[in-house]
Amino acid sequence: MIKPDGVSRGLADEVLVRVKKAGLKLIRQKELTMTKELAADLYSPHLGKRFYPGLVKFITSGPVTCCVVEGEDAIGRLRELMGATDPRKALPGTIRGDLKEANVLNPDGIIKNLVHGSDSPASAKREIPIFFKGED
Ligand code: FUP
Repeated sequence: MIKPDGVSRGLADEVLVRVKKAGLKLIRQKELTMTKELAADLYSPHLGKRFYPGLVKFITSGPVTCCVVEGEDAIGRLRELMGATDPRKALPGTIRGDLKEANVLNPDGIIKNLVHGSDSPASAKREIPIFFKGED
């Protein structure tokens, strides 16, 4: 997912070009604005954490681009391509490292890290239907 900071900065295409250049196949793509309900579903593993309310507020703040990518070790390779969760720690050559803003925290202290990627096959299986609700 390209998060609201990435979409509002016009970086969705740049992110997807990097994903495709890395040899991953983009098989679904959709722009939507996450509702509070979808955000609560997506971030249910973080429920109760200090940053949860800000995270839901941030992810519902504007359109996001949701994608499904396919390929050998797609999850591992995509996460490598994205870089560290905190863009201040993300290496050059990674999406977060190269495209981060000077100020990576929003006013609620949430890390604006441009992208989200499922961290395991089980997460992908849980998350994809949240993004593509009501579709096959
Ligand atoms: P990631 O797997 O890289 O998406 O990161 P996490 O699932 O650990 O965290 C989800 C999101 O919560 C991150 F993208 C940013 C946000 N976050 C914060 O804003 N502060 C924190 O201390 C931890 C996470």
